[in-house]
Amino acid sequence: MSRVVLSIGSNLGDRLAHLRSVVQALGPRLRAVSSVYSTPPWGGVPQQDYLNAVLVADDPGLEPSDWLKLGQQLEQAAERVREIRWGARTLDVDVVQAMQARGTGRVAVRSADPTLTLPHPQAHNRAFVLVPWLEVEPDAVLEVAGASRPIGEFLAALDAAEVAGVRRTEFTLGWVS
Ligand code: PH2
Ligand code: MG
Ligand code: MG
Repeated sequence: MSRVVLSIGSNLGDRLAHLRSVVQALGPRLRAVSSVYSTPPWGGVPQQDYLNAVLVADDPGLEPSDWLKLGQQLEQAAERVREIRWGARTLDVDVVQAMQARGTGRVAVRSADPTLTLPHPQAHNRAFVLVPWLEVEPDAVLEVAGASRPIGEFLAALDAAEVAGVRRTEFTLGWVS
C-alpha cells in the first residue's frame, strides 16, 4: 500500500526548484507528473502567484501517514517556515487522495484524522488541484460528502474565472517516464 495523488505548490524563493525537489525525492515511485501551472493565490492572503503541479506516486511500503511525513520532510528541506494559514510558502506538499489495494482493485482511503484528512477536504474546490490532476488522471473519481464523482464534474462546478486563472506553463519538473 499505497498510491497517492499529491498536490505540490510553491510561491517563495526558487519556486520551480522547490517543486523539482519533490520529483527528485520521489524518483522511481513516480507514476505521473503534471505540467507546471501558474496559479493566482487562493485564500484571500495577498501574496505572489504559485507554481502548482500534481504528482501520482506509488510505494507498496508506505502508508498514507508515511507520505504525509515524507511531504513534511521535503517542506522542511525547502526551509519552509510555519506561517499564517493560506500564506506564502517555499513548498507545500498535500496528500490529496490515497488508494489502497482491495481485492483485484483499489479503493480510496477515508480518514477523518485532522492531521491527515482523506481525501483532502478541499481538493474538489480548488482549480489549482483539479486542473493538473485531471491532466494526469482524466478518469479520477473523488468522494465528497459521501458521493463519488469524476473530478471533471467538480472542476465544471467551479467559477470559470478561477479555472481560467490556472495557466499551464512551459516549465518542466525534469521527470522522464
Ligand atoms: N496553497 C495554499 C494557499 N493558497 N493558492 C494557490 N494558487 N496554490 C496553492 O498551492 C495554495 C494557494 C496553502 O496551502
Ligand atoms: Mg496546501
Ligand atoms: Mg499543506
